[in-house]
Amino acid sequence: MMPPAKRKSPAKISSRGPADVPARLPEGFQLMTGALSPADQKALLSKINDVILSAPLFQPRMPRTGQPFSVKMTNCGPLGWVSDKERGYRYQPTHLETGQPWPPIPEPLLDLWRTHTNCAGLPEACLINHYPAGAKMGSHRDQDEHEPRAPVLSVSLGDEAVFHVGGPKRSDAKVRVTLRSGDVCLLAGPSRFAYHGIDRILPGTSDLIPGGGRINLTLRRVTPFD
Ligand code: MD3
Ligand code: FE
Repeated sequence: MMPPAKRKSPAKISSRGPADVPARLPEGFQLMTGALSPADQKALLSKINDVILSAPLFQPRMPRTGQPFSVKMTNCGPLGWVSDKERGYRYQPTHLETGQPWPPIPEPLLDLWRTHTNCAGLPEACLINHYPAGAKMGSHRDQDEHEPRAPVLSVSLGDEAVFHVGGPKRSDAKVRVTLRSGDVCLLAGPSRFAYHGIDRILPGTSDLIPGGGRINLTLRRVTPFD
């Protein structure tokens, strides 16, 4: 007679991809590598450069300490994410420095949202992050949006970045993924509330942006649909 199988079953993992994709990516995290062709990337970058001409990149500062971020930012859409020493993280309808309304979200980005999400509403904010070589973004959760049913859609342009994503607790195990120019990333479901950040930029890995660096665009719904 066989003894009862004595085995320690490994912890259940939420997602398992092909062998070259790390396991334990959070549920709802979807990476679409090469979603944008080189021509699409050039066309989108040109629209983002137009946005930056009317809404210049600014250096956000940490609440309370006033420590500057190494990433520069601007926005397009009816709302934009800003941060300063005095008033901290928030969305507002105008540029932090010029006081002008943010420019509209370029149509190709709205098309990406319609294609890749089944969200009931359109995004209200497109945060534009600009990473020079050496810039990084510490591990954080995005929690300034008031519509938790909406996903976040991210587009990477320019130099490659080492991205990490974990779970709902800072101490949860992290998976590292390289984000390349033209990659689109959907953060839906539980992954929407996972800790994540950018460890480093890999200089010289793309010639899309003259002078190098990386631009990441994140489309977000901020206010409730109904
Ligand atoms: C995972 N941006 O703007 S994009 C941010 O590359 C931000 O600039 C990074 O984190 C960047 O807040 C990462 C991919 C991304 C965006 C939002 C997420 C991953 C996310 C929200 C929840 C979980
Ligand atoms: Fe984030």
